[in-house]
Amino acid sequence: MKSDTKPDVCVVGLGYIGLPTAAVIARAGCRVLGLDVSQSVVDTINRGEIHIEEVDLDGLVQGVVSRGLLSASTQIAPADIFVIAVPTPFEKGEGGEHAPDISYVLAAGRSVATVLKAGDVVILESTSPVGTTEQLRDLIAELRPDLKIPGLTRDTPDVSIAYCPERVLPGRILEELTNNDRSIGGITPRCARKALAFYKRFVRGECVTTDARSAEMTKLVENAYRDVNIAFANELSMVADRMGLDVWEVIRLANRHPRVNILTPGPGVGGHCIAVDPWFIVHGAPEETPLIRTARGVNDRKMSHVIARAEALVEADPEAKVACLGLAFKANIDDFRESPARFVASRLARKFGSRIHVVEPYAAQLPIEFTDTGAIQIDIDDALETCEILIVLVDHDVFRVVPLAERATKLVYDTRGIWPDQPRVVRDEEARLVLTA
Ligand code: SAJ
Repeated sequence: MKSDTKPDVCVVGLGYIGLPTAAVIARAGCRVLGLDVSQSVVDTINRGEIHIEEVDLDGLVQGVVSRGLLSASTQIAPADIFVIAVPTPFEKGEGGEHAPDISYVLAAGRSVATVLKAGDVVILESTSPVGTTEQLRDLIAELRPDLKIPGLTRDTPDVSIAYCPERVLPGRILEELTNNDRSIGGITPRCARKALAFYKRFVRGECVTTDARSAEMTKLVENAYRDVNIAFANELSMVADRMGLDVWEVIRLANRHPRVNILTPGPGVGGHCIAVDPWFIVHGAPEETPLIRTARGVNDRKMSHVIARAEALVEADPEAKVACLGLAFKANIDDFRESPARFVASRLARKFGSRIHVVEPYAAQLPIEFTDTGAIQIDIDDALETCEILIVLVDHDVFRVVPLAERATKLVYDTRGIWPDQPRVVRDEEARLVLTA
């Protein structure tokens, strides 16, 4: 590939990261082949449609597919640049340890090795434990003894291998894909430079080069940092509940300090990144990570705390109808994976059956675990008309804008702090639940 011509790119894995990445690269004018193991995903994309929800992604994919810049397949083909964006889940051991599973990365590497040629660049984007890019390199070296591999040859290597983690926020993926800074870690500095030249084609943010292991750790650190900080907020909320304080008021006041910025408590930490990635650090250095491990525990414990409090509220008034507001793992998205809200609502549905009503504007129907519980899905207007107890589990905008007049007489458990003006629920001298101003 000459540096002035646009490279052909193969993106391995067409999920939440791979598909938007493939589409953005195609928009920059490269011919992109997207690879996925699912025939139905491949067929959907080749029709110019998408299988995931993300702001503006449908129009972009439709456009690049119709211009012939993006196509999908289950079969790999030769390209100049290979971008691997496959899942890296963890396996839970019997002793409670969480071991990263990089088998999808290695499978992708095996596939890439079958078509790799001199001059190609292989980039791993999947969140990975430290050392994974080197393992990928070793695998390629083993499968392709005919190629000179970076870090294993004294000569100029035939191929380049680098790690460049994505750091985009669901709901803002397309914007953040182009505007966020990127860390690009090469197996060697030359590898990093080759990968840098590629990212410069479609990234407006700054691209900073480093070594592969540092880039791997950087990604894990970013999500562990957020997990630890959310854990602090969640721990404060449990302390405040114990002491009868309003945690939102305390955080609002504390954040007026110029060097304090406490995050927002919630019903726990969901999604497939922040609740997973910290374990990769713990697994790599178990003795040195009491804080990161404890933060994970605090965030998990917060979910049990919310369930216990919600159950107490529902039990206190056996006649009341209950609305659980939200199932998504965070606000304004339709992603329900590893969602604490979904877990809490389904626990309540199993326990209280048809008293439980679920409001989730981003779900066409209730998830499978609600089947046969008696719980039903209703909209926010019906919930405000018919339910006496409201349990806020997700801070969707459509809930946030409900005015006080429509909820002032409700018993509310607001796990997200969206309604600071809501009267608080307390017990009077006879232990009945009452509202206070
Ligand atoms: N949450 C709180 N309180 C807060 C912030 C978040 O309870 O103050 C909860 C959310 O409700 C949600 C979970 O944490 O359940 C995670 O949400 P998030 O918005 O913090 O992050 P994700 O999982 O959507 O995306 C993260 C991002 N990482 C960081 O912000 C450091 C994103 O930039 C990464 O690209 C993404 O993980 C990833 O793919 O790793």
